[in-house]
Order: sequence, then C-alpha cells, then structure tokens
Amino acid sequence: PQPIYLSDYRPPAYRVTHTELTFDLDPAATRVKARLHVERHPDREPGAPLELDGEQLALKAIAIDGQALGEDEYALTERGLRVDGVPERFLLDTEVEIAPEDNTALEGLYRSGGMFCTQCEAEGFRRITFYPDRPDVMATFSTTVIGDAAGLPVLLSNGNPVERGELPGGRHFVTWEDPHPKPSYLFALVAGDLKKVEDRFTTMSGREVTLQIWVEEENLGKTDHAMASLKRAMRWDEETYGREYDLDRYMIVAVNDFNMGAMENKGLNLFNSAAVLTHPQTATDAAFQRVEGIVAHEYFHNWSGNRVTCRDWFQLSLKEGFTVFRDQCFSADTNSAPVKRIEEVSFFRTAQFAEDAGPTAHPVRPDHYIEIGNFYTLTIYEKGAEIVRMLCNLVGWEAFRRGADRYFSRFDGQAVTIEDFVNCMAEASGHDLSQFLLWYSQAGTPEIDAHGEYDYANGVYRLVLRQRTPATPGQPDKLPLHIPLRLGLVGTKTGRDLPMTLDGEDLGTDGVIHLREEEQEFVFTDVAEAPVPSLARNFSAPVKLHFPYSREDLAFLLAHDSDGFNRWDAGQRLALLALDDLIAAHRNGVEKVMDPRVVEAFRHLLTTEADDKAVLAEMLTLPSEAYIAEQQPLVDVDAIHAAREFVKQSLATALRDDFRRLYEEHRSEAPYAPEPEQIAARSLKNVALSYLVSIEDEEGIELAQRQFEADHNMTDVRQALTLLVHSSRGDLADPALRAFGEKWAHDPLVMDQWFSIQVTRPQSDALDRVKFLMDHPAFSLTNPNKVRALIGAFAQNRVNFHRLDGEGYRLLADVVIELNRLNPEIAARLVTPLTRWQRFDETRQELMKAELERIRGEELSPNLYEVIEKALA
Ligand code: BAL
Ligand code: ZN
Repeated sequence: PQPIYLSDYRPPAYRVTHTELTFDLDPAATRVKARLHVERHPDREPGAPLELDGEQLALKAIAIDGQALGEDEYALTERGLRVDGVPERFLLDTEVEIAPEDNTALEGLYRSGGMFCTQCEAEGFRRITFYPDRPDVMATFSTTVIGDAAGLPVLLSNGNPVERGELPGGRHFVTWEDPHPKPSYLFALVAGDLKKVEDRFTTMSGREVTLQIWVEEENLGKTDHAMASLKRAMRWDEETYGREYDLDRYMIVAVNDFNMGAMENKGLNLFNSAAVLTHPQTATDAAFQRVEGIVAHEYFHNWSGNRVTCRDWFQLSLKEGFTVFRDQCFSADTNSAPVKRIEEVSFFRTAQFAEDAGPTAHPVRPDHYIEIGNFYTLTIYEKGAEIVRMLCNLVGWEAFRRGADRYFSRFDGQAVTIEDFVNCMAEASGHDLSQFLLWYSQAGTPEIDAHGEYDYANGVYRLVLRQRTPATPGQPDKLPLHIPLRLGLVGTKTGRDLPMTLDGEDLGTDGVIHLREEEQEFVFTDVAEAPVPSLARNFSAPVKLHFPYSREDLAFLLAHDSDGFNRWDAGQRLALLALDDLIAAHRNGVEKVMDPRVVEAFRHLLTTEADDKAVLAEMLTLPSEAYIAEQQPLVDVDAIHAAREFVKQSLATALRDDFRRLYEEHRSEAPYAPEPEQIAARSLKNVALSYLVSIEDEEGIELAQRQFEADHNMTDVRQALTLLVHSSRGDLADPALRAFGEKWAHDPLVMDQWFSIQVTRPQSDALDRVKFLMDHPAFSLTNPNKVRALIGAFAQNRVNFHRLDGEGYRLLADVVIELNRLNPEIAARLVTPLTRWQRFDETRQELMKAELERIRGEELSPNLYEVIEKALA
C-alpha cells in the first residue's frame, strides 16, 4: 500500500450536490441504488475523468443522464470506478450489491445481531456505493430504506422521515431527508427490531426537538442516564457556545458490535452499547461518567464536525481535538472539575506520552498516512484537545468564544483546515499564533528542564526553563514551541501563593509565562520569601516538566499548593521518587525500605479534613504500573510491580486504622445515584478497601466479601470482586466469580467486566484463563467489545503479558493474525503493546520482535501493514 500525502491535496474534480439512495435490505444481497447529482468543481479543469471510490461492491448497473453505460464506457479500478468524458453537470445512477452478513470489518453496512447498521467514518461509505468518499464533498441526502416489515420494523436514516409505506411481499419502506449538506462519512442507516425511549428538548430559540434512544427491548431500562446527559449537553452547548440543534429529531441507537465508542452521524448517532447503556446494577460510576462524556461528545460534533467539517483526513484533529476539549469542559462543569482534570491527565501522561515515545508517533496533524483508520489516536484526540485548551488559556475565554463564533459562522457548511480554526482565534484575540501552530506539525512530547534560585539579598527568584522535543520517526530535528506555563510561587514560610512581578508586570499570585525560546530565564522581583515553584498548574501544557524538587519540597506542595491538580501531582512525584528507590532495590536484590516521608504525607492526607473528597481519593491512589513504567528509561515490569505492591502494603500496614475508618465513614445504604458526592464517597471507600485487602487484613477481606454480597451497585460489586480475584485468596475469589458469571450470563456488557477482572489478575494463571475464556460461550472474536475486554485487558496485565517465556506475546500475535482477516481496524489497534518493544529488556525485545516478524509474514491488511512496518522500521 502507498502512503497518501497532505501536500498532494487537491479539491475534488467533481462535487455531488444531492445524493439519492435506495437500500433494499437483505443479509446476503442488499441492493443499493444511488443517484448522484454531479457537477464539475469550479476550481478544477474541465475534462477530468470522474473517479469514484468503491470497495467490495458488485456493480449491477450504471447510467449517466438516464443512458446506460456499456462495459467499454467505464472502468472498474483498484480504487473504484472511473468514467472518462463526462459532462460538466449530470446525473449518475448506479446499482450495486453488497453482503452485510459477511462484513466482519464493521465498516460500511453490516449486521449486528438481527439488525443492519452502518459505520462510515472514515472511509466506510465506499463499501456501500460508488462515491467520492472524502469529507470535502458535501451533499444533501434523500434515503429510502426497504426491509422486511416483520423482522425490521424500524428503518432509520439521517434527517427527517418524509414518507413511509407498505410494499408487496411483507416489505415496507421509509424515506428520510437530510437537508443539511454532509460528507459521506456522516451517513447512517439502521434497520432492526428496536424499541425507543423518547423525550423532548426545547431549544433556546423555542424549537421543539424529539429525542429518541433506540435499543433492543431488554435494554429499555438502561437509557435514563444517556437521555439526561443528552439534554444537559444540549443546554450546555447553548449556554457556553451559543450553539443550537438544527433538526426536528435527534436519534441515538445502541449497537452491540461496534469498532469505536460512538459515531456522530447527522441526526442519527450510532453508539457502542457500552457507551450508552447504564444501570446502577450493571454499570460502574466510571461507566456512567464515560457515557455522559461520550453522549456529549457526539452531540457537540453536530457543530464541531458536522456543520463545519474537515477538508481532508489530515485535519481530523480539527473536529476531534476541539470536540474532546468541549466534552472535557462539559464534564468538568457537571462533575468535580479537579478530578476530571486529574483523570484526563493521568490517562494522557500514561498513554499519549507512550504513543509519542513509540514507533507510531505522529503529529496532531500528520503529513502522510497509509490507512486513516490508524489515526484515531490519543495524539489526534487528546493531544489535539490539549492544544485547543492551551489556545483557550492563551487568548482567554472571551476571545476564544469570539473566535469559535467566527469559526462556526464563517465556515458553516464547509470543509476546512486547522489553519482556518487557529486564524479565527488569532483574529478574535489579536494574538500572533504563528509559532503556536508548530504544535500541530511537530510530533513528540516536549520536555522542559527547569531550575530556580532565590536571591535572599534582593528578593528575586530566577527561574530558568530549557525546552527540547526528542526526535520522532521522520522528524529528527525539532524547533522550540510556544509553551504557555501557568505557575505560582508558594512561600515556604506562609504556605501561600506569593504575588509575582515579572519584568515589571504584575502576574498576580497565579499567572502564565510564555516559553518561546530554547532557553529562557524568568526573573521575578519583589519575592518576599523563598518559594517552591508550582509549575505547569492544571497541566497547562502537554509536556514533561523536570524540576529538581526535594522530597521535602514535594511534601510541602502536597500540603500547601493552592492548585488542586498540582497538589495531587506533588504526591505522585513524591511516590515516584520512593518507587524509584524500591525498583532499584528490587533489581539489586537489596532489602526494600519504605520512605517514611511518603507514609507521613499519606497520614497527613488521611487525618486532615479534605475540601474535595474526590480529589482525596485520587491523592490516595498510587501511580499505576503503566505510568511508573513511563518514567523508567527501561521498563522492568517485575521490579515495578514488586515496588508498587511494597509501597501499597507498607502504607496499608502503617495506616490500617485510618483506612478502616475511612471505609466506615463512607459506606452508605442510600439508593445509588451517579452524583458527584456519592461518587466521591464510593471512590474513597473503595480505595481504602484496596489498601486493606492488599495486606489480606482479615477485616478488609470480610468487608470486601460483604460488599460483594450486599450487591448494592456495580461500582461496589466490581471493586470488591476485583480485589478478591486479584488477591491470592482463590478460596474466596472462585465462588464469587462463579456467582457473578452465572448471574450476569445474559448481559454482554457485564460479562465484559467479568472477563476483564479475571485476566488482569497478577497471579500466574492469568494467561491460562485467557485461553480458557476464549472458548466461553459469551466470548466472540467478531465482537470488538469482547476482544477488548479479554485480549486487550490481558495485554494491560503487565506481569503476565510480559512473561519471560513469551507466551503472552504469542497469544496476542495469534489473535492479531486472526483479526487481520476479520476486522483489520481492531487488529491494528490491538497490536499496539507489541510495538512498544524498544522499552523493554533485551530478552523481551527479542521475543516481541519475533512475534511482530511472525505477523509480518502474513498477508496483511493495509491497517496492520502500516503499524507493523513502523514497529519494525
Ligand atoms: N468521529 C468518530 C467518533 C468520535 O470521535 O466521535
Ligand atoms: Zn469525536
């Protein structure tokens, strides 16, 4: 497969102004008739051939302006269909046959259970009909869906239904019209035996919108939270961005077999059932919050993505980065904002930093790709969102909002670029953002080495910052970026933020400095006492910041920093320093000794009244093994696991009574609600329980058992079950697992949790369990959720996936090879842990590379080919 380059972009030779589709649904042989209203693009030369994308389509008929074309008048090419000598403006009719039941890639039109559904982003529409399948071709759509009236009573597509009726042979049809021009990637169709939950929303201008969530009958009781989240999101977008919904109805459909989390098709969102269905007995707090965030995300796309879309797929972050930023702000407004930020950043620093440091590192706007499906990444989404957040902080919210208004009104109905977005922000704020644009084109995580010195005699604090971005594949040399850093200087005497004056300018007690050069010195004057700097507050830039903090400095910040995020981060840094020592001790076979300063810091946290309990729960949570690994030059999975367990058990032993008290204080019999206060209490209680069970404290084990048996809500049940299963108390875990598995055998989303809990246990039988569970009736390799829950989760089980006999790697490679045939998009994502081989010791490197080579020996899909070639480059 050949790469596609951003620099080769040209407008399409022909555009489509209106698209009429008729689907005659059949699992084995669906007929799709398309009538395209085509005209030459005004910026392109006359006489160009018409080239349409098409894959796996059997062409049955083709005509231009009503005249059937003979076989010598068109060509079926590797890419699709080509017709020479077409008029300037014409109607193209085609009819194709496709087989949804054979479509295991879940791109285009496919079957999920008894229903038909579609996934078109990025390039699935070309598996439905011949079309210029690119985002800068925007057309209005009229879609008729014909299906069996008994088996497929519900027939949905984008827009509004305008006609329906009966047909001979027990069939029926519905015609849908979508008046908003859209690219093909936003097309959707659903047909099935579905039930709906309906609600209404009155927009800010007084228009009534019907809201529908369509599900299988047994899931009718699991839509309340998604519906409430949708209404909150609609109101939030009106109040925050002045954006109103623009169709008479907004539909969400839950689908069991789905590659992504959800998809923002115009007026007809398709959701992975895991991203929309919730119930207190089946979904955890985290799942409730994820559903809220994803429902909001897809809704916000209606403006940031659908009304204004991307010119080409290189601009993917234009819609994704902006929309993630919007959903993050929404979630922060509806939950504990500091905890949301901590969760985002924890995840980001673990997973996106790892992506940036690996062989698939790419800029937020890549300049080439082989398979765009491989670029729905943490870099495009999450780093893209961090860039938008920096922009917002740089220009200030008022200017950012003016810039967003300008962007939406200037480009409504158009397909545009990242420059168009940034230019709106520059115009609205008067800022020069030319250096800032580098964030989009330069890959890799910038690192800042900082040091500071207090001049007692003159009351001056000098802060020196030096930035560098490591080389990434294809980008050996990097330029300095414009990095805005929020900071405070915390006085060591008072524990308060000191007023900051920089170059005569008053920065207040919490301000932003701008690092633009490779090295810059910032001189703060009139600094009344020696400070400890609190840098990059609230993670104001997606960078790694190194400052030579002593453990005393960190304990001080943990107690005094006014920025909740940095207080948490100081605790993480302190724990990491202790972990470093213990990792070294483990490696050298030296006795491990717990740093008393960490114990004291935790004791302080446990015995001081917390102003935000949700933040306290985060502070009491040790850095994950994956995050610790990210900090190490070479990952020693066993030493990291041993060191973290040692810290956890030492804290539990030293603070057992405090953890017991914390647990007791936060247990509650109140009916479950996914409300911030309850969630915070459950988090605290469950983190305390995890410490107690880690030392097999008899009381702790009993509490876990009782919590499991009380069956109050899934958050508590799952935590208790996980702790039992991950402890070495097999005598307790096995009956609990069995009971849980039997109780929930009918519920696929709960069974996903059941799979994950078992295969992430640190005990050495985890791999055998994976193999055993792959034959379980609830498992299926063709269902992405199951693959993620069993195989994906196992690959996160660090000690067992990285077994020294290589069996973990072999198992993953076997599954990837199988999925390469069934579902290339999922195969290419699943292989990621193997691509990070350079981070491990020589033995593991060889084992991982051998599996990558074995995969390379197969006939690879473009998706997997691109990833494997990069991994072995
Ligand atoms: N556009 C793909 C799914 C999402 O980001 O919403
Ligand atoms: Zn999105």
